[in-house]
Amino acid sequence: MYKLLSHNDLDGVGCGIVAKLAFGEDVEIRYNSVSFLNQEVEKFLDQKIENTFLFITDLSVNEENTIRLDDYYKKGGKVQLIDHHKTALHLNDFEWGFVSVQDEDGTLTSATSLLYEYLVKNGYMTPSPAVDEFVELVRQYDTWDWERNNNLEAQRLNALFYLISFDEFVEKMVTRLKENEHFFFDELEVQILDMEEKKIDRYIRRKRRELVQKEIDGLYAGVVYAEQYHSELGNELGKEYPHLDYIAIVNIGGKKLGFRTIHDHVDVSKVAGTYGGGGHVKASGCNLTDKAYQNYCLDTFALEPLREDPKKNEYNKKDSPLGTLFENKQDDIFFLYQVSKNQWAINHKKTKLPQTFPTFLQGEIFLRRNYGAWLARDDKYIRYVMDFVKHK
Ligand SMILES: [Mn+2]
Repeated sequence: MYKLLSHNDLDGVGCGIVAKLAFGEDVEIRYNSVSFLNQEVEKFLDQKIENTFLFITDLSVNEENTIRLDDYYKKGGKVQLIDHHKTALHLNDFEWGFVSVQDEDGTLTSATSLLYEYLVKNGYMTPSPAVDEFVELVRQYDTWDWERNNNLEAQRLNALFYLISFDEFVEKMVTRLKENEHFFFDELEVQILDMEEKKIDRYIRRKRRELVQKEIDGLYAGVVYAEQYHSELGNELGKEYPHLDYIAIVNIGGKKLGFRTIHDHVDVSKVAGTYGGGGHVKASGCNLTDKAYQNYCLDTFALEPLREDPKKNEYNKKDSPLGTLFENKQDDIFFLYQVSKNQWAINHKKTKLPQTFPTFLQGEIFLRRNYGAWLARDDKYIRYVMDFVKHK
């Protein structure tokens, strides 16, 4: 018999699907949240079941279980942990641990891709184009490579995963991958996914109007309350507001906090680590501890949401050659314009600020962070620019 303890997200359940393809009825699978895995491992070890090969995928164990598993392994127990989170790299010190964040050629890994490779290499299953394609979609989704490659199929696979139950998803996929040469979505799924996409768009539009910003531990966070679509939300809001280092998504009912960033200079696994959580460089999470609740909920509750930039501007746009006009709640206006090749300056009302910036973006970040500024509407901009040119 085989037992698989895996994560309860697409990548974790992807592991369940390849395990089913390899072991069929001989594998018992449990999908866990990060915090429940250790209880499951304890339960397994306490039960002292014989002749069961334990796989742990997409999750890592705590120190106590690491010691117990190592002991179990040394006494002849079969166990294999496979993960791709860099917070689990220390488990490579054990013979039963295999943690790899990227391939030799630099491709980011996912638990599903690692388990699939493992099962094929060890003769538990034969590869097929359909499974290759499915595993690659899961990998791209989990590592955000889908964003870089604009692979919407990967995003749709994740959406489908959340639309139906785990069991239904696993069953559908296992049958589909077994019986077909290539992976595909069926007609009904395509319809449901199209509807779902429209729903997500509306949800994000609403959430955009609820975002507040706050400096926490030296980084600028955009804080929003949401119970679903965390990845899409983190991504859209991050792109919309590049002056924010990361987006923090509070799930108050679940007492959880998720972090997402689009920036390479920010590591949100570190941010989550401050509150006892973990995850990836670009996506992480933690429990809503007292400290996290203080920083992200209490301290931001009275803040007013960020104002959105006008969507219909034709002239007052970012990086416009004539300069860009910002305004804020205090009715201050700021004009950000290029003075020489690598220099942008800001006029506040009629006075030039002492700071200059090497790029437009740097100037924009300065204004949005320090003054809570947003893009002024075209009419205001046109009046300002005419006046500016006249008095130059
Ligand atoms: Mn994963």
